[in-house]
Amino acid sequence: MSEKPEQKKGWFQRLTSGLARSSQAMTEQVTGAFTKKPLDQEQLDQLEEMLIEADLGPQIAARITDAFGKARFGKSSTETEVKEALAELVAAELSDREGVFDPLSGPKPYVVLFIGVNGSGKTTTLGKIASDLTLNHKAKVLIAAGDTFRAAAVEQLKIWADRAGADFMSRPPGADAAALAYEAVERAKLEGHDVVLIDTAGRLQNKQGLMDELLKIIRVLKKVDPDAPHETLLVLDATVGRNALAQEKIFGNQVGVSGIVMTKLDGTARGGVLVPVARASDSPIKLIGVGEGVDDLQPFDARAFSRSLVGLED
Ligand SMILES: Nc1nc2c(ncn2[C@@H]2O[C@H](COP(=O)(O)OP(=O)(O)OP(=O)(O)O)[C@@H](O)[C@H]2O)c(=O)[nH]1
Ligand SMILES: [Mg+2]
Repeated sequence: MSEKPEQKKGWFQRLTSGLARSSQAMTEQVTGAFTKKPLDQEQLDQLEEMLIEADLGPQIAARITDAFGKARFGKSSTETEVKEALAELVAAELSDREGVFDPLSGPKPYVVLFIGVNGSGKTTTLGKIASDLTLNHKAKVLIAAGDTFRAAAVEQLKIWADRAGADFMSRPPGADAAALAYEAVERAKLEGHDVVLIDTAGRLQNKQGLMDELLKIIRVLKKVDPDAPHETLLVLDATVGRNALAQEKIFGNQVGVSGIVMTKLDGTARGGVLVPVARASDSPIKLIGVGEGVDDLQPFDARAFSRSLVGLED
């Protein structure tokens, strides 16, 4: 998901409008409570509460509030100064949590597996990535509809594949997803695809059933290519709030994750949840979703995210 410089402005604006609900919630409080008065303990307590409200979690909220108090206690501040200081502290929490998703500089075919609970945004994220790769990078992409659980899932993915001009493989409902994944990588080797994108089901009979299926897909992929999947992207929905932390833990421990995509940041006032998820996870945040459109998937940039979250301009 590389960005050309001339696209940067539009990109930052999309991020800002995507995070508008979160930043509004934060900014209203900041403006009302703190500005132009010397900072006192009561205001610091309010700041801490506001950060918890935004789903940054109690530990991070306390750490940011402490640092903010040390830097600014007893001083009066303008709104921008407050926001700048906050953005820097949020960015510091995220500084080593940025990861790059770059499927075109790795081995070919580069195999990407999308995992996550149902409705988190796997299929949509896969579709957005496919479009970016084919349309902006002229890559040859093969999509495998590994969600063989629902017929509608295959149709939804086919629409994305057609839009992207990507090759597409599916199986009838109930078929073995691991076998499909295997065939997809074999085909990509034969036909010279740059990238294979494998969708998976978000819901099976039960949670263990889902984990077992994902592990089987990975096991079978390794038979065609011991290094595959080169990327296992865990897709997390920001609107579920702190449940995202539990999901990260389960998928991270049971399946293994190489990068996180946090979607629907535009659909919540609590986009701050990205911060504790990023800190708790062993794998970095690679991409974020700020809308349903094809251009609404962005590389994760800690500084830009932090500035947008507190309502600052680029
Ligand atoms: N607003 C918003 N909606 C999103 C975003 N990403 C995905 N969605 C929407 O979320 C809904 C679910 O997305 P899917 O991609 O179908 O989710 P999934 O993980 O494939 O779901 P299952 O196949 O049921 O497991 C769809 O209506 C998407 O358009 C985002 O970044 N912002
Ligand atoms: Mg899906």
